[in-house]
Amino acid sequence: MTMKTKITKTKIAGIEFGSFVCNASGPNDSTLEELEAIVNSASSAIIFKSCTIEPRKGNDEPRYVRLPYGSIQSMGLPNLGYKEYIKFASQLRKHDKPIVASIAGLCIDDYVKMVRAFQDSDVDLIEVNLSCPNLEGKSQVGYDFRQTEEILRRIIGLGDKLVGLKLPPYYEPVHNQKMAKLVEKYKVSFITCINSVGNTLVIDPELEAPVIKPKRGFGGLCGEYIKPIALANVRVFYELLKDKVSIFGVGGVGSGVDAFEFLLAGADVVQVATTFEKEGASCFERINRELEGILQRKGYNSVQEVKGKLKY
Ligand code: RRO
Repeated sequence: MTMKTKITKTKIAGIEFGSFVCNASGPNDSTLEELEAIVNSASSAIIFKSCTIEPRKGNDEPRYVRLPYGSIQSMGLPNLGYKEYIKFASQLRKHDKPIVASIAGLCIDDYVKMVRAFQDSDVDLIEVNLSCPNLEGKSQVGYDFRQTEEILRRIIGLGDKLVGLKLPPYYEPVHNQKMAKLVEKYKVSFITCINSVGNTLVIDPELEAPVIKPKRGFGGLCGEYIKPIALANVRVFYELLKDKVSIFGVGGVGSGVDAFEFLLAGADVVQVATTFEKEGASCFERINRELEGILQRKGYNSVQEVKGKLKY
């Protein structure tokens, strides 16, 4: 058993993760009770729901709908406000798992204020969400390279804790290249690829209406549908940044095979959102166990041996 956990042991920005699989900022990670369920699961980290300065109820319901191969959602950043997550970090510190805050500003000053506050907290890593697609009237920051640079200029170097970026999917390599240049210039420590595929529309033909209510039905697509997009983004960033920057892969991880594919593409850890929402916290143990089985069958002794080693 100890041998088994060792084989998928990994690191993000020098911080040790006991396995290759953890939760993603997203479902079931807003309240202390939900976070405690993650603590008690096999998730190798405790990642918080993206927070804002003030608490938010989020968008109107229905705002999360399961689909045959994933989900569409427009949650609208429901969260308890950043001060609660700073308290949760101190309460959860005693558990031996990395804690990752996720912050989502509504303006640049919000990002600065929250990064500053989490620099002075018990979290291990700060994931800066540049890619929420579900705020009415606001575009995803990660598609605006100038605004992204302004944010980076103001949030990097505010403390010793390492900062990463949660990125939207890119579809043109030139956009990955632009982002990779900023990541290098500002010494970003990790990236998380990808957030949901924003502004998609799912229609119920019986009702002749969108399946979710906010933003006239346009929301973030998640799960299996987006895995090839996520893999491509992990791969392109891995090739651009190699071992200078750690990569969380996220988007459609529901099995050990999926996790193995992300590992081949260059991920250091995979995050699980849609499958966690559907299956509950037991998914982390199952997916990591399936990954261990694949690695053992193929004769690998560590994830490091496989990372990025996609064959051509
Ligand atoms: O809360 C949301 O609607 C949400 C966020 Br913050 C995000 O980053 N990505 C997403 O798909 N939904």
